[in-house]
Amino acid sequence: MNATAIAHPNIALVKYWGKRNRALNLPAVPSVSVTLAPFETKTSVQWGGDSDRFVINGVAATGAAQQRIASFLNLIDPSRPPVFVDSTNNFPTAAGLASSSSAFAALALAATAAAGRQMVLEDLSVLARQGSGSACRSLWGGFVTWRLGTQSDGTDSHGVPIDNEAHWDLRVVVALVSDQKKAVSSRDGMNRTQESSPLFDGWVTSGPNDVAEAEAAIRSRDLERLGTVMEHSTMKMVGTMVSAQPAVLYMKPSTLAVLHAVRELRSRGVPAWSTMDAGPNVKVLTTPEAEAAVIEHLRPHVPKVHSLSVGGPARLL
Ligand code: 2P0
Repeated sequence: MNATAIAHPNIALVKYWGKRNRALNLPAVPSVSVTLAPFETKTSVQWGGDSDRFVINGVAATGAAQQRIASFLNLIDPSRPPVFVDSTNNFPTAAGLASSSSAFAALALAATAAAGRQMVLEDLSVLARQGSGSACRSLWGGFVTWRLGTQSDGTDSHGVPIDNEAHWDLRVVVALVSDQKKAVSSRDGMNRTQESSPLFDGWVTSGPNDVAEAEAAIRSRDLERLGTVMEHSTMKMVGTMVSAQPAVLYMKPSTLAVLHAVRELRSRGVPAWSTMDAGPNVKVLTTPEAEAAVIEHLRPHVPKVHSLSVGGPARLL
């Protein structure tokens, strides 16, 4: 059978960084995200054929990428037939723009449908998580918490919607410092940090409080409260990265210039808060009214600026 799905990437407002179980992508901390449009991954799956073939952005996957997709499909059915996957992003891949989140959410939805499996969103989220942790948050639109869970098999560690995309009209302005594939994957950076940063324990114990703070801020649409906890979570995560051995340093000189520019905007009364992920790009949380001022202020520092809105759920076409 054939099926096609679309999913938007999400960015974390409170960050996932570190795992308590690497095989299952069970997180060391809970996290909160916002789903973003119009960035999206569109994935078509044909379940049954002559041999496995996985095409990502028009290029056949090989090596570790191929193995990662094959292993993911085996989770759906260990005695599956050969599968054809064709997946396309309308935004840069593996550059700290959360492409793995939309990729595995779209693949989970399309592949289970093509295999004739009907699954509830929570179970799709558990499946997507095993492809890439952050993907478990991209099944829903709007604002999502990824619960830590307590089960050793990970069945209770999945996305839980806080509210949908209609709840709050926000903008995320992406200051694109670089669209090149990063030198250290988020997976490797995360593992190295967890193994070697002396700050990692503090990161883990302070995480749940940040999630509670972000959930309350989202429910009450309090942007200052949300922006403040988002920046705090981001800087704590970066602190664990740069204190790893050797340091995981994703920031470039323009990254720091943008962070200062956002502080300057805020000192002038513009509502703008910054966040980063496993890459050099800065994402700025702001209002629709302040969007133009933020774009204008950041443009001189970076080659490209994207403006994103709160996106909807993953869906089958
Ligand atoms: C996040 N990031 O919460 C955090 C913040 C990057 C920094 O999730 O190993 O690709 O596949 O579970 O999800 C990026 O890591 O890692 C990420 P795996 P993933 O969005």
